[in-house]
Amino acid sequence: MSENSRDSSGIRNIAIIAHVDHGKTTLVDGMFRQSGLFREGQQVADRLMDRLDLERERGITIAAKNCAVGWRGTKINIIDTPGHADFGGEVERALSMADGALLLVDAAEGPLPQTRFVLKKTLEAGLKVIVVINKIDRKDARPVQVLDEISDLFIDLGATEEQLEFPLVYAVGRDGLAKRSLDDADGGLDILLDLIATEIPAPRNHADQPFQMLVSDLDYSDYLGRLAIGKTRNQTVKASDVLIRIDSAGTVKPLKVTRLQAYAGLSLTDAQQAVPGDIVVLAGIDEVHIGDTICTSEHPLALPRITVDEPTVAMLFSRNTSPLAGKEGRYVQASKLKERLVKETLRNVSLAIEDAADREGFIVKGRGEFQMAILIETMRREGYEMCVGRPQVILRSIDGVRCEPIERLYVDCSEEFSGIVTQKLSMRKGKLISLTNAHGGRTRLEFSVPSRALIGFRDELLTDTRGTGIMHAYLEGYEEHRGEFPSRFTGSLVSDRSGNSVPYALFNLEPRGQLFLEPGEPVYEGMIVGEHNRENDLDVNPCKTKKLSNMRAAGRDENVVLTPPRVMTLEAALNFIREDELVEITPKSIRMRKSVLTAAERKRLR
Ligand SMILES: Nc1nc2c(ncn2[C@@H]2O[C@H](COP(=O)(O)OP(=O)(O)OP(=O)(O)O)[C@@H](O)[C@H]2O)c(=O)[nH]1
Ligand SMILES: [Mg+2]
Repeated sequence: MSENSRDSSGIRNIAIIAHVDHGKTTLVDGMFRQSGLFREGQQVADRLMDRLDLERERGITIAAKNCAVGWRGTKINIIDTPGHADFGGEVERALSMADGALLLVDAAEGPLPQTRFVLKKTLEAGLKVIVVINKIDRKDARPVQVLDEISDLFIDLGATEEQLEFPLVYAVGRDGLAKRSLDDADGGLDILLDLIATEIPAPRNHADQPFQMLVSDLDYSDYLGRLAIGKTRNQTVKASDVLIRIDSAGTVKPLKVTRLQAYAGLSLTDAQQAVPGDIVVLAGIDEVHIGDTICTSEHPLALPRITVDEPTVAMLFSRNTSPLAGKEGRYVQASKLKERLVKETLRNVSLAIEDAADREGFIVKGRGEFQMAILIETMRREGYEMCVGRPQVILRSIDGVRCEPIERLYVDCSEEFSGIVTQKLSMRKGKLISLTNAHGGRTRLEFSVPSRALIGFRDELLTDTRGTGIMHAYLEGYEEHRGEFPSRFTGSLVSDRSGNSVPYALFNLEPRGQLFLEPGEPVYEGMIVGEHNRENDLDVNPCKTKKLSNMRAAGRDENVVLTPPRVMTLEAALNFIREDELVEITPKSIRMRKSVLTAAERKRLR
């Protein structure tokens, strides 16, 4: 690596961007292997950069992360980014460190909505793009058409002539194969690494200007404290230099760096000084935010802060107020909850938090319900309890008109299901724009739908199409609010008392709807125990035991055979609840409840 070089010519900073699952993290493994990071025959896990527990469990990338490989005298800093739309803020943040991007496109799926989003951001940033048509080993690969679709996308996004002439590689990232033309024999990823070294520009620096670094990421180390991560510019910086930080208000604060590190493979190495243009990690800075500039005290000049798209979804987080609160979690107070949420907004540029209007909690704003679900899941594993409301899309007032986000939705399903899909979406103010019959009895439907209709819609689509429906959507813009519709067309079965559910009662409730609980589980008044068959809520007694005749002993009525309850995961619960309902979350349990617990109070409010 370019340890000794004092200028940026030996450095390349690239972000890997794509739609979800198109193979970014797997390709990084391949680049590690190709660059000789591992010993011959060394056993290494797949998708090494996905090191968060939730990333490994879900098989997707959640946070953008840095690593570096050395390649024929060049140091390539790689930023692996998530492809799921809800984590789009991570891509925007990652691009602030990059001088170029690898755009991966699945050779069978072609460009999809998030391909569009990430490419748009990259082109806007004026970065050079190398296109990788990946997974050409797929049986259904169609690389020739996919290349056309990619070119169309570049044109559609207003790419310059120069950007349109993107270098192209065909690859099987998983197997470490690459080639420049489909007719070529398979080569290795050295082809791709060479291309990065020759096509991606070195970071631009002005040797006559003072040192600057934009803070693009934060991390935390138990023994080093808070870490600020970013690309350095212009002059060299030494660990011993006296530096300052400029915050969002333009205030200048002195700081002392205790350690300077740079990326090497998957880990960090100490450095005495940073080559300009390299991505470094500075330790010892207590108060620092993403977007701050770190520079010298003689030349306090701030770089433009990172800007990201506005949040589109809001959700209420509040203290757990259910009768079972505090039994399973370590942190239950509202103050603890707030502290934790604020901490999250420091690292995650696409999240914002504010106090709820009635002061009964906090409104967390972000990109989507999946992002919220991941945050909640992370917090419950850390020992937090909380109640959260249904994710709501954020409305805007445009010229005095109440407007809502509208998405362009593409559904691909078997012809036989197109009727039900269209019907479900029109109930939610969706408009069918086109319908085309593809080969193999499949139909492609295109809709314009309010974003709020899509919260939880994927689950419903999978159920309605017996797991075969595929959907993709992207935000089209804002339009006048299309009018109300219920987020769910069924009511809830609500427990009318506290106790433990009993088999006899559950058995008798089964004809009323689908139940969510096993016998013996604790319930409380206002807790949702099932989905009602009808539109309205129904108060029920899940604890009711059979009247004992004198012939029978208690417990003997438990011989009923119950239908297995519907298991409500966190995401299923978030999608299920209506506006007047909450999900109660503890490290061990997920329960749903009415916001107002007592039946009498709910009746009064109706
Ligand atoms: N057939 C085929 N499958 C691949 C290839 N590369 C990756 N995959 C598979 O594609 C899936 C997704 O791979 P990832 O590397 O996690 O994709 P990603 O783009 O990082 O996904 P996100 O970060 O969640 O957006 C995994 O099941 C991989 O095994 C390839 O070259 N060919
Ligand atoms: Mg990934």
